[in-house]
Amino acid sequence: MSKEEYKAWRAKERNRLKRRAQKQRGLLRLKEEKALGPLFVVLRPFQIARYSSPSVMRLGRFDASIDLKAAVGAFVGPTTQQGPVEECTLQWCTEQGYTIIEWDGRMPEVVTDCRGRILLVLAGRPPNDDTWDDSMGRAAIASEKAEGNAISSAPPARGGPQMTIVRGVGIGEGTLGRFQSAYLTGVVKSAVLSQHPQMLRQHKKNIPALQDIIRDEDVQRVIGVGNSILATYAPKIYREMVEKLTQIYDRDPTLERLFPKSVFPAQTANLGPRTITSFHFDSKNKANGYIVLTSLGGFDPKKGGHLVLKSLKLVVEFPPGSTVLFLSSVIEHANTPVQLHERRMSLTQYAAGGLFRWVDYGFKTQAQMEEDPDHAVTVEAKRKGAWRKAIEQISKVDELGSDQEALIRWLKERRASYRRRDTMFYSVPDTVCA
Ligand SMILES: O=C(O)CCC(=O)C(=O)O
Ligand SMILES: [Fe+2]
Repeated sequence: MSKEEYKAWRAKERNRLKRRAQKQRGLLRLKEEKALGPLFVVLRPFQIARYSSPSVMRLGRFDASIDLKAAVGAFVGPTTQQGPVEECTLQWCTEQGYTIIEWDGRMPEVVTDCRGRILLVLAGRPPNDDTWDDSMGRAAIASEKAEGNAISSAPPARGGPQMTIVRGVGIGEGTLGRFQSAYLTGVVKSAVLSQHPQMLRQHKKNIPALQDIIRDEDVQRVIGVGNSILATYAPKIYREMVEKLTQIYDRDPTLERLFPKSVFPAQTANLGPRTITSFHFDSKNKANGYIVLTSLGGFDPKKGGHLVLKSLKLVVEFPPGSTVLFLSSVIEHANTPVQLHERRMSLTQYAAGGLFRWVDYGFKTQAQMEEDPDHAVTVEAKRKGAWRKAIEQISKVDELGSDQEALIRWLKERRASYRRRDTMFYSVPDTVCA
């Protein structure tokens, strides 16, 4: 072997070993994720720290336990009649005396009620990350492509003419398709409502578009960042979601987690091309649960695409590629329109409140629970003060640090116990092999 040949062989060999090591690391990670069980998202403390240190705006006269309302039982948001679908404009908001928050989409800001409870987080984007803008540009292109291939699955009243695809796990009305949800009523509707958690129904024409979106690496990044943001600003809710949703996934292996990087069981892609919503509550969502919302596209955030929070009388400039978190089930919200030549899309993550009711009612729906008179009494007792209790799960800014530490401690313990389980399962074959 000549010197050159030897050098070439060495280089090739080095690359081969590098690739093998990478593959092994990847396999180890996969094995670890499998062993840790469903809903274990590996969340490191640094991810939490990266999104912290926000500036705080306290709404001195607003008390979430009084001024926000949930439905009885406090699992879901208020039941409201959808009013006429009207566009919410910036001019209208100014006339109503709303406060405009001129947000750059980067610096984290938190809006709290008078007791410091976190109602809205302008979380921003991963700091010091030069790749983020490109990544969001690509996510927008992927969404535009999906829009061309999808047919909408959103109820028509929610917003304007736009493509929306929903995916994930839900229960009850949330699992119905657009047609069933909008046109079925009364007994017929209750007969087709799902009695247990199910994958959200999908029009078969949406499936290819959906798969493109799920597989898109940049979309997956948005989803992972959204998960970290939830853990950072709502550690107590995060823990409740892991605990209760794990029970749901454990009971039914047919339920898929479409985005393993996130604890949120469902996502919606509002594919635009000019996504706006008129005033609405996401009232099927968990009443004290947050929505994580990332805006995408190309538009001037000073002129349109604002997030308007009617219940708080706030208008937020919401630049593309940035992420916010808020209590969308109990805070009425809308968007202002973007200009005609612009594009706006948004990706959201959330959890249906009915899933938590199902777990709390011992894996029964409300109707099944009410059939049993003994249980009905217990339920009635639980309902008293339910919203106040639910609100205690919302972190206060002053307690955020200790809530985060408690979550990290709990996740580490959980991880350790899963590891032990893993050792128990795998030690015997290992010994036999040796
Ligand atoms: O696109 C947005 O900013 C809002 C979306 C929204 O409210 C929803 O999907 O429920
Ligand atoms: Fe919404």
